[in-house]
Amino acid sequence: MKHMSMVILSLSFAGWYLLVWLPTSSAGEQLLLEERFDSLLPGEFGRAVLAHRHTELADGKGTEDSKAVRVNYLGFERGSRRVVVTSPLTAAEEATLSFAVKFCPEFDFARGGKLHGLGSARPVAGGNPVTDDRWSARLMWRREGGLMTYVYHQDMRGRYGDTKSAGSFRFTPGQYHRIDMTVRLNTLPDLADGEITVQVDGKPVIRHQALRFRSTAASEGLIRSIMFNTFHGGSSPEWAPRTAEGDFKQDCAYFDDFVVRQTVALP
Ligand SMILES: [Ca+2]
Repeated sequence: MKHMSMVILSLSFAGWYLLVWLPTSSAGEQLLLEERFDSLLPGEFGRAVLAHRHTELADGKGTEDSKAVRVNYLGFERGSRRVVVTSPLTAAEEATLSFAVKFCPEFDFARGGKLHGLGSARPVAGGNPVTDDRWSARLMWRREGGLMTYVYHQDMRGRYGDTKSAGSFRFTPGQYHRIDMTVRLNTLPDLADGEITVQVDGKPVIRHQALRFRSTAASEGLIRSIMFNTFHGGSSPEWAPRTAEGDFKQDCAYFDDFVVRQTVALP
């Protein structure tokens, strides 16, 4: 009834009410991105992901037998071939990235590999230097299907990002898991009060606190990118997926239901 009255209100006043209300899914939440790969015309993010040489649209392989994107992981001497697509988002200080992932049966997790995340306007990764507006918050699968955060932030200890593990959680190949990762930026440039929380299948598995993602109030340091990043590695042969005989092999996974919600409005 409440929803109905909102629509009637929108229709009886000027058009800008529609613009205000339609993207709002509930109080304080705004949809920044949605890509389920089922539409004939994917959005900018979906098009960029599907244009990658190691991805393809997969009929009937998504959640509830819908369409999904399939990633092919080609083993080589540095892990598996990189599938890295970064796409812009409307700026946010707090946002939740949700997606569904199904690793193919017999998936070789090897030592680990990257999973998607959020970043600043120009997210930093791959051991490159963090600057005041550059950071990234991704996930990684680990040996035997474990999960951890992989975060580039202002106070990280080494050249590579800091991590926090999801304890005893393990991905089950052949089964869809839903991941929700919320990034809340530090509120002031010199305050380490940023946070990442991760839920899998609705259960909290990681809380990563006291993070200083950015050391500037500049807009470039806000949550501005979705990072579709997935590959085995690391960058040495031990990270590569292999057959039982020890040869490099091709693995696969399906991804579906990408949603990014801004969970707290910018002031
Ligand atoms: Ca789908």
